[in-house]
Amino acid sequence: MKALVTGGAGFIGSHIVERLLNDGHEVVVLDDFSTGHRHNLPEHSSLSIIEGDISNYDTVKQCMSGIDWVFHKAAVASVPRTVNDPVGSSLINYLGTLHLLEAARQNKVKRFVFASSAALYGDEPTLPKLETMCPVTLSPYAVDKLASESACGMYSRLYGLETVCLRYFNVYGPRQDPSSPYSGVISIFTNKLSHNEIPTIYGDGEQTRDFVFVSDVVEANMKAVTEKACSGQFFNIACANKISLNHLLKTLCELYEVELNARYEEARQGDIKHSYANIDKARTLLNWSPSIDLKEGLSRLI
Ligand code: NAD
Ligand code: UD2
Repeated sequence: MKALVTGGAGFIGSHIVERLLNDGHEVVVLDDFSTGHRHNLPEHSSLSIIEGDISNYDTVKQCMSGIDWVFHKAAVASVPRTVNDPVGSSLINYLGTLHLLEAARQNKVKRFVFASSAALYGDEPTLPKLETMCPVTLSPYAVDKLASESACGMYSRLYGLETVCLRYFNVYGPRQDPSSPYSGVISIFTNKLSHNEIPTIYGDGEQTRDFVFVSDVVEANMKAVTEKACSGQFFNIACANKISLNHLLKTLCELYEVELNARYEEARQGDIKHSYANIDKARTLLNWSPSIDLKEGLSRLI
């Protein structure tokens, strides 16, 4: 197959590219390198890299020629950045998706997989999170993900384009960039510990997250293009585990063989207390389940 991976130079996208190349597919990456890096991508005869912006429709159309599968990962992935620039980020996070959907429809793409987010559930207190729950959008990021999911559903129903939306919870693994204070907490903690620095926990550390290793996320993407029954659907992608930040840091300290206490600071404004997924729908319709638990994933990362 010939696959287009938008955001292919980023954390999750680059792992999807690697898997597609290993499986013998031809890959086109469209990325503007705003947060992604060329060094995340291998030199490979079946890989072409196009530097461009998904908010430019002409660029998107050029990349879509002959494409069978689209993995749409490009986005302003930082929630605070979308809060600071709701209009600019929606040109990428929503309009960019629409450009890709329309170009995919025109080019008779076989499957379109969209990277959605647990951010859709907002601070809705019910646990675990189920796909049938009403979204509570607390940020421009969540609004754009919801609007993009809605557009994917519409393209399936109205035009017959086969779309699948994957609602990632907290993804971690190699190549996650720790450089911003809003980077994924595991990338920040491992970076600190490997430099003998004290990590900061915001709040009492008893908040929980449902961490999922990036190779399991890649596998979910592969299922999304190959499983018949999942077209037009959206799925939680997580481990169905509640891991507190205190537990996370304790596990990391054991793996690094260090003893330290975190610095505790005030909880972040708008921080969600608990995030935890029901993944029965993905198990049933996507035929996917996670295979790497936290300890195994952290060991691989380290
Ligand atoms: P990332 O920042 O590493 O990757 C995003 C990629 O998109 C980068 O390579 C960036 O350069 C590219 N990009 C950004 N704007 C672009 C534009 N206008 N045109 C072309 N390319 C552009 O982030 P990630 O963690 O790999 O996230 C990938 C996707 O998964 C995103 O859509 C994100 O919203 C979603 N997601 C991630 C998580 C997580 O835990 N990492 C959780 C939920 C959803
Ligand atoms: C994640 C996603 C976000 C969105 C959201 C959905 C990332 C980077 N962000 O936000 O895009 O999809 O889920 O709900 O994947 N923390 C510390 N110390 C640190 C850094 C973080 O204590 O140095 C805490 C933070 O306050 C939070 C938890 O760790 O309680 C997880 O933070 P995060 O930024 O990794 O991810 P989250 O869940 O806020």
